[in-house]
Amino acid sequence: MTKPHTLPAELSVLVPCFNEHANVEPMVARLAAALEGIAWEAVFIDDDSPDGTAGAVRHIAATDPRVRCLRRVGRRGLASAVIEGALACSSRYVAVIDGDLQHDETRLPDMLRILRAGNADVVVASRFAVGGDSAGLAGGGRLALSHTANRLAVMMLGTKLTDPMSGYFMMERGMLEVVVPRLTGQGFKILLDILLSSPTRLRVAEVGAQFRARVAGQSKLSPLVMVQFGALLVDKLFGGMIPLRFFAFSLVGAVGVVVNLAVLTVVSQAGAGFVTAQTAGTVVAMIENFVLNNSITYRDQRLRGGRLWRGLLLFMLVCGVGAVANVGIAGALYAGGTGRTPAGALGAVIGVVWNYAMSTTLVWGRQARWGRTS
Ligand SMILES: Nc1nc2c(ncn2[C@@H]2O[C@H](COP(=O)(O)OP(=O)(O)O)[C@@H](O)[C@H]2O)c(=O)[nH]1
Ligand SMILES: [Mg+2]
Repeated sequence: MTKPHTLPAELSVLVPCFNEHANVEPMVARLAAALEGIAWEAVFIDDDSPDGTAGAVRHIAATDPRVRCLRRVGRRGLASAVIEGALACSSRYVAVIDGDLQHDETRLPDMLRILRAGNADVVVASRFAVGGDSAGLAGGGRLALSHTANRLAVMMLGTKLTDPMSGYFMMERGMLEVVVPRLTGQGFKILLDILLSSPTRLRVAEVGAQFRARVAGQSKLSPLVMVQFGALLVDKLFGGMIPLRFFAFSLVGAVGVVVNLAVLTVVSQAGAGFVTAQTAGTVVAMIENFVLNNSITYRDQRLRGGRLWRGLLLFMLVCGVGAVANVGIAGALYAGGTGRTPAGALGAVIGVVWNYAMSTTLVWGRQARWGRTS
């Protein structure tokens, strides 16, 4: 390894990590080799990995001032890790690269050259551009998924990018700082989030890059990550006017209606009267809604243990009041001459908004982490 420089870094390489213990040392060695002659630093952002990734970074940082560790406790998420990493830097440029050695770090100097020349605001290392290679996208299913997601993203961007979902890119840090307050900060697709959220149209250049197969550790791509991708697109489509959480809450509510009707049918068929069957349906739907909201909508502030039971009771109380408000308002409107459907729909919307507001503040009450979207 070359002797570490003492100049302030021109380039900060942000490396989000979760359970990448075995990859930290080779990653630093590769960066050092690739970035010879450049004043760089590497910031590993670790979400308190149980495998001790942060310890591996600090061990190297003890003798190499170019290496830093940002350990986040009680948090998960690639995009938010990258954002916080960038905010902890003062260099002119930041690069984002996976910590599992899948991205070809030898492309970094070329990417920096393009930015220095002022030819682009963002340089994306693309798996699908000339010179790129997506061999590391294990399996045809993964490749097809990647292509479909790409097509969706390109449609929304209105720019011909070959790899808007890339997790490997470089940009001026100042530009990233400007866009941070508008970011969704959820899930994996931080580049797409940046491109869709920027107040000005960013000039994007692409360089081809290999995507190697993962050697150590495991991919963290999960169904949740895909849901988050869909949520990001929906959020940007609606200009961020409706919080993502509200979408999730409403979807869960829709599932609740189906559950309610199913229980109503089953209990009625078993011989119970309508009121008994509908009460059973409502209670089961409330419990089911609470469980789904706790694990999806309010996942980042999930209630556990004793707080879970207290939360369930509060949720049922809140929804009960919501139902009374719904019926009361719809009834008053109907009596005042509003048509049956608009009166019913308005009552339902007011009920959902009430339930959502109370759930967010009272049941799961803790304030948003990433601006308006969470
Ligand atoms: N800090 C942080 N890093 C993450 C998280 N999820 C994934 N990463 C890192 O982001 C990079 C890409 O993740 P990976 O699971 O390899 O995604 P894939 O290459 O698309 O399968 C890797 O360096 C992961 O360790 C997370 O929740 N927090
Ligand atoms: Mg990977």
